[in-house]
Amino acid sequence: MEKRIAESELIINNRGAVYHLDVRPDEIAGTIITVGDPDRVAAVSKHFDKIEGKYQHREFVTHTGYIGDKKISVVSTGIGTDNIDIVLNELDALVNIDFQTRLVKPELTTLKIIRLGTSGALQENIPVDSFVVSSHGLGLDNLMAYYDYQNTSSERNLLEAFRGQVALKPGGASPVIFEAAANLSKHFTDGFHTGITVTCPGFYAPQGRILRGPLANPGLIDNLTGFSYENHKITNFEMETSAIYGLGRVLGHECLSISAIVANRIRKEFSKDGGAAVAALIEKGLGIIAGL
Ligand code: R1P
Ligand code: URA
Repeated sequence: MEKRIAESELIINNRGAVYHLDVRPDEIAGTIITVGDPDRVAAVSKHFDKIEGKYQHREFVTHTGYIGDKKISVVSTGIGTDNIDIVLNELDALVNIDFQTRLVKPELTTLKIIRLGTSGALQENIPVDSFVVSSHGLGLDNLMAYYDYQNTSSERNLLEAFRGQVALKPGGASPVIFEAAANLSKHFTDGFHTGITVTCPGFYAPQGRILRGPLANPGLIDNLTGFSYENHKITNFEMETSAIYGLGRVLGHECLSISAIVANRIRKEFSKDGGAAVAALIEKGLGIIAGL
């Protein structure tokens, strides 16, 4: 017999909604855009023809609506892979666990989950205000160490090359890598750079930034920029992609991460108008997502 998921494991509030997101199963779409910044949710949903519902708990803001006949939800995750753990598991629960019986449904639903975020470029030729599609998420955080999953053979080869070329501090990060969903990435080619995105467990030292705290690994940025394996290069880094791709693998969802480049760490440049770059990414992204 299927195992009932206890009240302590899947927390459902008085509204019948999943705890952190405060969203009910009938309030979420099958195509979901994730954004880091809660204010970016309205910047996406203002393009919807109709908004059906707005929900918020803590940093997790969700708007569900339609572009034409296409039902789309946009959800803010806040910053970091720990928040992605919450958002991806709760989105999955909304479609794949029966909230009445607390049993996993016999027929599973595959969500399309697309991150529209911001990021720092690690290659000189990827300018600020351009867009990068993450062919892979390479995690230097530790979230995926807590899950059991299988890597593909091409992921294993890339990881072995990465371990050989990029020196990480002993006892520090243990890198993981996951590919994007090919049937989503194939729609995002014209006007997008593509490459490996490194996901970091912080914005400052974990991304080689020094304000006052000294770096344990001063060679990190040069190592990441110089990495090369077959036709793969590391294009950028940010703070969520590898966890989205990794949990997509574990839970069976199709995931893609796309970033507006707001910083170029090699040229030491920052966008003059990051808000405009993000707005342009939202418009271009929605034009494609509405047709998926
Ligand atoms: C850091 O400023 C944040 O910006 C990036 C990083 O991944 C991190 O979340 O993405 P968002 O702009 O989508 O939040
Ligand atoms: N987000 C990041 O995590 N890093 C950057 O450099 C820019 C945006």
